[in-house]
Amino acid sequence: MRTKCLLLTLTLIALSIGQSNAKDEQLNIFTWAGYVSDDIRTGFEEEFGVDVIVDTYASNEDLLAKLQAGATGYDVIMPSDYMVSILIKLDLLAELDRGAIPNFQNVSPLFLGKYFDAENRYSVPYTFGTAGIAYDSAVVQPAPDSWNVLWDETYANQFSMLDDQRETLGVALKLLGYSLNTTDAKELQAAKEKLIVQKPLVKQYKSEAEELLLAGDVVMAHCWSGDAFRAAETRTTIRYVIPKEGSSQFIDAVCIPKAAPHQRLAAQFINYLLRPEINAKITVFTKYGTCVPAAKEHLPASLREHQFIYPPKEVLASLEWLIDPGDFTRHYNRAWEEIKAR
Ligand code: SPD
Repeated sequence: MRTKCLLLTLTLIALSIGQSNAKDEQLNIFTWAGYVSDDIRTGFEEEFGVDVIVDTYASNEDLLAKLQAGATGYDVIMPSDYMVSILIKLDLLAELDRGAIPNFQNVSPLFLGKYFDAENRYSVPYTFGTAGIAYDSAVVQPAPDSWNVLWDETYANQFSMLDDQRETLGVALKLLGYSLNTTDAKELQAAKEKLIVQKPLVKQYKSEAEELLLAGDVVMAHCWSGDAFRAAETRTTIRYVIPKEGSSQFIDAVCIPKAAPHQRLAAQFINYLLRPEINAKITVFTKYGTCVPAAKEHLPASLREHQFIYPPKEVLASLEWLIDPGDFTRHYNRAWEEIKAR
């Protein structure tokens, strides 16, 4: 009896030590605003007995700058496609331990093996979407179909542009009939000049456009599809259009920085995100597309094929992926600095 009691006491002590150790652990996520809901965060905290801290960035370049400046505290990051390839090139990502992420098998092959990480050694797709224009149809009339509306003086000081150099230079490049990924200095120069002409009309450069739309600060925003969709849910007169000149599409991925202090926990978190029912919650919250087909069974019918997430074929054909322009990046950096400095 005594031995039994002693064993029980020792087991309880061991369990409580195990628990307090686990609670000491903290998962630090660095991601886009509106990408990890409280629900997802607290669900993981409760199940794994850890704290989850979420910090946000406005663009891939902000994420890169933070990592290059030596930020070593982040365990999970969510760069977009072209930034994944840049981070791999700079040796800033950890190779994923697939054994620790068995739910990787839930990801649709449609989203795997892409140009930015051909074998998905470093990245797992999180969401996909597009960039376009979100507008209040009660005010912006007729319905816009061209990026040109963002140069229309009627809407001076009533619209915002993404605070994102590749996306915003991309708008001007598309309007001029060029590729989002140009490495022609003259084309980029023309796009820069176009944005300098536009600047006095822009109310704000802000990546969290949903906030501006809902506050009524703007009636139109250069915006990502999920954020437009979220805004439209609350303000039902909001519509989303991908202009006829074409636009960008993206996959945002989940990665673990090489310097992440809690690599094992980070892999557990990625595995958690890939559970179909959790992944469905991500779609319900973010309003971006899911890369996990089994998640669709947990989605309301209204979200399974919604046109904000799944544009028609002809629109899809007008979309480009952003890719790493290599050394030419410094021209994009300089052009953006010059626009912002005006
Ligand atoms: N609020 C979430 C925004 C996610 C945006 N993804 C960015 C893609 C950049 N090309």
